[in-house]
Amino acid sequence: MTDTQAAFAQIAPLLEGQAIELPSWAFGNSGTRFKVFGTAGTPRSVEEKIADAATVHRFTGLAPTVALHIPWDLVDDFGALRTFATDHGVELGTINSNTFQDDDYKFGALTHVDPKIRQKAIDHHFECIDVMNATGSRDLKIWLAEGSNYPGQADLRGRQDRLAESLATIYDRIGEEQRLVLEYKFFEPAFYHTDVPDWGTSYAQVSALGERALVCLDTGHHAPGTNIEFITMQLLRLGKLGSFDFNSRFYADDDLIVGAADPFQLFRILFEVIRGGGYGPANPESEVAFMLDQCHNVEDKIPGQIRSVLNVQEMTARALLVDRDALAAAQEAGDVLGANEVFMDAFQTDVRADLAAWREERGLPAHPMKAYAASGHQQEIEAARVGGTQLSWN
Ligand code: PSV
Ligand code: MN
Ligand code: MN
Repeated sequence: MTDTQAAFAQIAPLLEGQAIELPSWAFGNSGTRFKVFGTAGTPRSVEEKIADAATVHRFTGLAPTVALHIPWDLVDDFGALRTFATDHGVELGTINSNTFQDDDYKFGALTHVDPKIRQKAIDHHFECIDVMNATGSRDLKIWLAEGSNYPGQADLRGRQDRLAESLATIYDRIGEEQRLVLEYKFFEPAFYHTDVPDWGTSYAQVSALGERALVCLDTGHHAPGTNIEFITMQLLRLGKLGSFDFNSRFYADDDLIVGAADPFQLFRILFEVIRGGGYGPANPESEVAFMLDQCHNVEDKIPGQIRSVLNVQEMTARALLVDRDALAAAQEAGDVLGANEVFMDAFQTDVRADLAAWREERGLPAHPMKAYAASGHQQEIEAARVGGTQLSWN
């Protein structure tokens, strides 16, 4: 046994039960504001999106739940959709609200100056809570596209106060076992100010609500250079990290495959999650949800999601390999280079062969990407899904 194999054997039990939720919208067509590309085999219904998410789970064992976005995934009978998902081997997860595609919300939704429009946006969240009750979902995820484009356009303080009031009304409606997670994003679609631009604002808003209100950290929603692992640490320290939307970015909210742009950053974030007790399999008390929030612009969607969950798994394994005792000793001794070496040793450990063997032991394909390509599934859905209207993220 090599040293790496011995170290991997130690952490292997902690990989058991890792769960990464998939976004239903990842399976629809997507693109940029310039063009949404159609791809053969794209789902024409919510059921086909769920079937695709279930395929990712079948090849990886990592994605037992799928998040829905309302109204993109609106169906008549959510109880039946829940049964459909279970029959395909997955459960329905987080419900995402959507107040960013209605003309009424041009100048805000939960922050709007007009109480009628605020109430309409609140009612939409009530509808999402009804969906959660039918699907058995725990989390209501709120991302708000609200803000302004020009200095002086809006009363920043008034909007923050109205937001607090609207969120309190929504929070009052969620059940004892349910949670509200508030996602932040530094800009876009508003370009001057955004009402929930950063973790501090989200933290301030959810703290005022209560224990079951938490922050959602989307890794693509920060200014370049932001130390996201520091935010991860702080939110865990404060007991307010509810969930991650994982994706990667080179420039802004690029929504690319997780770990594609900066694998080291993903490692550093996962190290802080583990260090802070936020990694479920290592800490059953933890309730930090791992989700993907990415869209596939030019690549095939199912293998794109397979790649992402595998990248999360691989970086989790490497982050678990950090020799925390040796790291703490070096830190306490002021051994700058020694501490950095302990950290980098784990990051630079190639765990791919060990993970392949680990998967095989569990009846999963050793190499899920290759297994998917060889399975013929992509060709099957491309041949079967003709006619109808392909769904796109918007
Ligand atoms: C916004 O950019 C976001 O990250 C939110 O999570 C949305 O709900 C999601 O993307 C889907 O567009
Ligand atoms: Mn997101
Ligand atoms: Mn985003």
